[in-house]
Amino acid sequence: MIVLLRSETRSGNKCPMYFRLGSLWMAFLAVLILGFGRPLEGEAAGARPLNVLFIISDDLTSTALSCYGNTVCETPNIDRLADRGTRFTRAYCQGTYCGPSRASFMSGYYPHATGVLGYKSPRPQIGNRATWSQHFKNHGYYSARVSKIFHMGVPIGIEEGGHGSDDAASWTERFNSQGPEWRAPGDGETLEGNPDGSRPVVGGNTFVVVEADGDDLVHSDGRTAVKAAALIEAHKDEPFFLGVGFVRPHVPFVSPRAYYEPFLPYEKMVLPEKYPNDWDDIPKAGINYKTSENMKMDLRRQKKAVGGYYASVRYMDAQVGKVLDALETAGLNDSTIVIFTSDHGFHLGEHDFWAKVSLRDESAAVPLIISVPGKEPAVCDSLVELLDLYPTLSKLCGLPAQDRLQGKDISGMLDDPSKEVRETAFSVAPMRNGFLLREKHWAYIQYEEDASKGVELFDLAKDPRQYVNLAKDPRYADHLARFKRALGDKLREVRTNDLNL
Ligand SMILES: [Ca+2]
Repeated sequence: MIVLLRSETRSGNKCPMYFRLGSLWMAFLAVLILGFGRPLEGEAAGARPLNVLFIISDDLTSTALSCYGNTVCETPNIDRLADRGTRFTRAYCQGTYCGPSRASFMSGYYPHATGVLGYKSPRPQIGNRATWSQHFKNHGYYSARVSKIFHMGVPIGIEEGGHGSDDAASWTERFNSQGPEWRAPGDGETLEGNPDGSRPVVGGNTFVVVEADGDDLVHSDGRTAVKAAALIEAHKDEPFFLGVGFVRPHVPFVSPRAYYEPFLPYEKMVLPEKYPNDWDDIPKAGINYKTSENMKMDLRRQKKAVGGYYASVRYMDAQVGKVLDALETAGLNDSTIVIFTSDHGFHLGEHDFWAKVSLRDESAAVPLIISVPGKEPAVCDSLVELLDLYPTLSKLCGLPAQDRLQGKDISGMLDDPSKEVRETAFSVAPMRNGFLLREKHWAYIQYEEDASKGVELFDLAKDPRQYVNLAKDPRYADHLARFKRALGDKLREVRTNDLNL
């Protein structure tokens, strides 16, 4: 009866989607009536398909979130999602900056399978194969994005309000959220490359802090939250896949003044421990592209960078709260899977490194929370990759599986967090020709495919902050040889796919 009622409701829908939705529901009804096949997991007897709300922050390290243990930067809204979902403690991106990471989890392929190592759309490489959101669209879902899901330049692309490297076929509708970024009125300072303080506030990929005048809606993410809330309300009666992309805490660190209060004066911010001779055992290729040294940031500027980043995280968290509230108001908490993550992590001064690209945990690991209606909250320490989202959400929503996808279905972890599906996570930093194989206990990083630019090996159980490179220690020669072989095997596996490139 509920199915019939839903079908009747849809008959009033005049949009072209009606025909696809109508046929989907007719097929579903036929399955129930004829009694062959069991109802798909997301469509248990009489229930509607589960919606997907995918929220992704930009350049967010899990270490900045209170649900991941940060005691200075409070993120109550992301925390409340963690309280009802599964929080993953060992989730890894596949590329340690925006372009390759986003092209990978949206296409379902590793960066070295598609060759999308920069800031382009993966569409030319995947042809007519469906991206993650497109797979849902092809199966009757309304699919929309608000702001940055595929790559967009920040801040320039946000200032312009364009589509960036987006893929039109992935969405029923798409919306951009223009914002002033570094031009926002307020008190701004350029921290990077500005030792004498003479450099004005600038755009580009530059560490800039702006304590901005005005409210949340002055900025891109505030507008993104409003649009996302409106779309949830407008589409609450049909299955939807909604991608919501927040651009903070990506530089410039710009948010309304109120979000800075807990971090003022910046002087009280505590920087990561400075370890003597820390760089001595790091190969040149492993010294990150942004460091305290080459950014010419003294301790005052470093502390302000941390405070400015945290303020951006708090601002983004408040916008996440608005989207979660909209879901609740629409009565969709029981029918919507909510995912929160980031495209990669970020250094906040560990090893005097800043920003992304690095393959250490602060940069290669991501926060990941998946909340599925009816499942118990949990913390899962199993290794997972962002690439796993596409097959996992397809499974949870009862969509057909596709063997060509290079991620794994991790839905079993949502019932039993002790489950494992992989022994290693794989991530790359194409800018440095760097490769990471991360096991639970070990991290192996290699620069160049022939390792000619150096290797790093860390025992995470003894050295969780990755200070001691064991690669040249003869006692670990066996481990090193094993990892070198495993990396070669992994690259061959990644390149064995259906793309015929
Ligand atoms: Ca990013």
